[in-house]
Amino acid sequence: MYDLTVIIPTYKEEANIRNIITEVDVVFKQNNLNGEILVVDDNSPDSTITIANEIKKIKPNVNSIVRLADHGLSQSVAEGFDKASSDILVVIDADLSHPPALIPAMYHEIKEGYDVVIGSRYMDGGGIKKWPLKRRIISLGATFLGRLLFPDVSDPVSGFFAIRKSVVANASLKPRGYKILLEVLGKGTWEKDKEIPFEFVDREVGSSKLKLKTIVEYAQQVIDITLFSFTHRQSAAWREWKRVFKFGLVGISGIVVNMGVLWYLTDFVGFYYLIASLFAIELSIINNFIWNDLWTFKAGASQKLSNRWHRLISFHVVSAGGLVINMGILYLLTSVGGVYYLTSNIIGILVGFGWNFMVNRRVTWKSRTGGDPQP
Ligand SMILES: Nc1nc2c(ncn2[C@@H]2O[C@H](COP(=O)(O)OP(=O)(O)OP(=O)(O)O)[C@@H](O)[C@H]2O)c(=O)[nH]1
Ligand SMILES: [Mg+2]
Repeated sequence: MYDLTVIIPTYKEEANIRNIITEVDVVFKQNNLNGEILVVDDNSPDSTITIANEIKKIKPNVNSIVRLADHGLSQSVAEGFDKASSDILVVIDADLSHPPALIPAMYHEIKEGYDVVIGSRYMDGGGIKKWPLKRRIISLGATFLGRLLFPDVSDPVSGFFAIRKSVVANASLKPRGYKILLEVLGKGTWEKDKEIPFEFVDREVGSSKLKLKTIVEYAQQVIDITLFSFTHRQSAAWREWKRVFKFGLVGISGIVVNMGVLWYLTDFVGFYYLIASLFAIELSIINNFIWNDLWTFKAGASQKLSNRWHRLISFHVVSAGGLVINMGILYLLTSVGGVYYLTSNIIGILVGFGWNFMVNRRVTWKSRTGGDPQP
């Protein structure tokens, strides 16, 4: 039994296959790891398989699978998950874009108890070298979509990651396209994740296979995972819906506080109603803050803004932005667009709510580790 299996999906990588296997094997030796290397090839028409077979003869820890049907990167990685003969799985590209030197760190984090360890291009210390603007924009778009589902993961579409086998053992993965990690995060069973920064280096040799079809498949995948998370309560994205729901309930409690204070100050204390409204708004913001801090996000030292006062200030600023958005939409739709004002207001409230949740989630209650803030 091996300590870990490094899965290398390949398609037409005759120029890289030897180097990547050698580099990974050197890293194993230098770190005293008893590792398996599993090449999963989609029946490349070049000499990738021949070279892999040559290496297999010399290195007993190298294995390979040649797939004849259901061509695809994600499908190949999923098959690698199945066929790997160890409990810790690492996925790495063959084209030397990912540094094998990080494999031991990933392995040790899993040993420490993390379920998923992601090599991230989009956190402090990470980066991308030599990518044309178009690639960067496409990648950022994909990353943004992925982060809607997994706000704590900076690089949910990375091709370089490690998982414990149990994460995918019973998962009904629907692998397709390029972003197998998103599928694993969406459908796998996991709680703790960790990211390690790395610098992605564009391939020197071999051809790129990114096509428009890849982008369409990705959008379908995001929708599929979203629907999946609505019906599978153990999924990570479900934890996010729970937060959205709690945040909404807190918002409703804020309306009650607002109305109550407005009524009390106007009718009983005798304040002019607009002055009373200022107090009502402020008190409802404080009400919402307290509930969100203690309940929705269970905030504490694990937050980037670890000081409660800082979170309170941040919440005020974001809420003010939400109010401006709400009123801006109300004005634009009604006075410019001619929409009935109550209809405009509902739309304004919904967009303002989306803003408040997303920005507070990512700023006010951003977690320090990049991991999930709640168990
Ligand atoms: N088995 C298999 N592997 C694939 C397939 N497509 C790509 N790969 C491999 O998956 C890894 C990532 O593919 P790349 O083509 O490098 O994708 P990329 O890094 O987004 O783009 P470029 O590096 O610019 O080509 C490489 O090791 C490829 O050989 C496929 O259809 N099947
Ligand atoms: Mg590549």
